[in-house]
Amino acid sequence: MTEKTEAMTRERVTGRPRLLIPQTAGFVYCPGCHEPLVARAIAEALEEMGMGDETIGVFDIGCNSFLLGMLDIDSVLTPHGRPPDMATAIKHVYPDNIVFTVQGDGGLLAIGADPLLGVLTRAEKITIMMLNNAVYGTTGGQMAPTSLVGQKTTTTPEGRDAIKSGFPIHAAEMIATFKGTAYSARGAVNNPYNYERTREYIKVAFGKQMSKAGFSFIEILVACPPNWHLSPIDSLKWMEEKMIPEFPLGEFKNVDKIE
Ligand SMILES: Cc1ncc(C[n+]2csc(CCOP(=O)(O)OP(=O)(O)O)c2C)c(N)n1
Ligand code: SF4
Ligand SMILES: [Mg+2]
Repeated sequence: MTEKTEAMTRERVTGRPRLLIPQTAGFVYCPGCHEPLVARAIAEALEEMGMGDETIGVFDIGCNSFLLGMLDIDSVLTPHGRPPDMATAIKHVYPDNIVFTVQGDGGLLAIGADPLLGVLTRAEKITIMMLNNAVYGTTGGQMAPTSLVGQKTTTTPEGRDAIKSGFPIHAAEMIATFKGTAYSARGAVNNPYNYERTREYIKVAFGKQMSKAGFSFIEILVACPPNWHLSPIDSLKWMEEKMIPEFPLGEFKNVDKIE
């Protein structure tokens, strides 16, 4: 590695993106939580695209709402489940801006399922990012629409029973089936390779808005150690052994034009 490449790599790994606000008043996330990494990936993506000043973030109630305070962009917080509606309104007023939502799996697929369906049906040219931690993290680890069969949550203490409570929703695959979807992908931030790939997915999704191609979606798998009842290190193992096999990573749709 040349001296210049080494310096660039060091800056990339240890430096702070300009759009990521330092958390000087204290860090709210639990040890081992992956959600702050998503804030960093968004900040880096926007910085690389030079679009920080042209982007509006819409955040939901849930642990993801703290991302709002980590990103130096225009943003708004909505009632639980309603970011797709708010993002639609903002996008119609500012069609040339990038408008994205960040929502939990509960916020998007349970209480927010109706607004999501509206956005998909109308093929709104916004980006939705769903943080899939397989639980309702904020409220103490209840079963979410993405909880794995057999997963112990506070509302399924014996493990999720498919006969009683069904199967996890695979959002990225489902959303790819909608005609108005231009992009749908699932990433993770559990290791540097997946992190980099997820940041690229974010850039591609935002690019679909800039070219006005159609709706774009990214599901991001994130660890929630306290509600998985695991240490941060064991959560990484569970991510590899349980989450990723159930929710495979990759792009499920990527088109430049809706025909
Ligand atoms: C209308 C309404 N219903 C319920 C709640 C309680 N509530 C707050 S966050 C949350 C679940 C969040 O889970 P998820 O969306 O998966 O986000 P996470 O905390 O896991 O990131 C619930 C049910 C609320 N704030 N508002
Ligand atoms: S409860 Fe889970 S999702 Fe929320 S901050 Fe803690 S680890 Fe992250
Ligand atoms: Mg959740």
